[in-house]
Amino acid sequence: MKEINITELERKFQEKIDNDIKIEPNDWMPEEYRQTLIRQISQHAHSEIVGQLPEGNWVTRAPNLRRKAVLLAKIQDEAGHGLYLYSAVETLGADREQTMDDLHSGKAKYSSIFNYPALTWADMGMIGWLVDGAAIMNQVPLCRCSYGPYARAMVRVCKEESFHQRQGYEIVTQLAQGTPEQKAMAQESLDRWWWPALMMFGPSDKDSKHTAQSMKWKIKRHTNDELRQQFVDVTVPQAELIGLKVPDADLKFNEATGHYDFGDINWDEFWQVVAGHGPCNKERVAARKRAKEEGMWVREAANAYAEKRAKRKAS
Ligand code: BYC
Repeated sequence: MKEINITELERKFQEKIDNDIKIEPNDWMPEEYRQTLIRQISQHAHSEIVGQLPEGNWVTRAPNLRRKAVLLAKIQDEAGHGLYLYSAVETLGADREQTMDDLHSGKAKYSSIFNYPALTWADMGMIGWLVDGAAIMNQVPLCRCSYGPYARAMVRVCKEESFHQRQGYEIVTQLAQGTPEQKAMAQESLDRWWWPALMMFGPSDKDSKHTAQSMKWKIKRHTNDELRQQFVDVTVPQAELIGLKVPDADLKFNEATGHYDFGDINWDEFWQVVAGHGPCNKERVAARKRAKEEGMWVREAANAYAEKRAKRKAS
């Protein structure tokens, strides 16, 4: 039998990556590459699904029919993103049920941002503008990720996120140009969401344990700090345009670098939220567990029907 030379396989794999040739599900890949993708893509899928919860909270209280229809469509888009991503995880040999159980047991993470509550209507605007805005900044480069199914899923996801970001900015703009009470509501919301939005990009580069290897494999195309800086540079002028103040006393445009300098992020708060101690962690996971339990009868009925059909076909 011909001996499989792992070093040679690894060399060819890295050569493909270096030449920007996509890795597809049936191609050979190092086990760590597969595990990194399963971790990142499943956590990304969980974020999309959990991300529906703060917005779902406002569907019945949207201020008019148009806003309600748009919000519903956005939430449905997030469900769709979760589904493409769970499918992408399955192409790596992971079991979908298991990845969800990992979310419910607390083994798998989801984005820290969704552990903050949506308290006012302005928060719907702020989530679209800042949270989807940050998501786009992070996900556009993922369209060039080395793993084919993830990269392709991201193309559609980014188109939809871009619509989400614009609808959020439109809500915030209208509030900022409305009555003094509406403007105050928008400012109060920005004050609460600004720092958690910056935390979405993950720990600073010096504390990020996965970035170096993920960049080598072209899973990630930019570091966490590079993307965070891009987000600040794009978003601060948007806030200024509508007369809102970013809650950072140290924020200042730096003529020498061409970028905004900004204040220190509260990393203790970030790690507390990631460890499960944020304002809404328990509520979010409980909602997902409940959804699984309450939807069990639908899956059982669908499976029973599928089995019956298969038997009828076979006979
Ligand atoms: N929250 O070494 P690092 C959305 C974890 S949803 C929680 O830098 P990596 C949307 C990290 O997992 C947006 N945990 O990791 C949906 C790692 O722990 P593990 C979701 C975080 O993977 C609905 C540890 O910290 N987007 O778009 O190289 C409505 C060390 O971090 C966070 C994605 O998931 C965090 N913020 O980089 C609206 C994009 N940050 O796993 C919008 C895909 C870090 O070793 N993911 N951790 O236990 C990524 O790009 C990367 O995974 C990250 C982190 C930049 C997030």
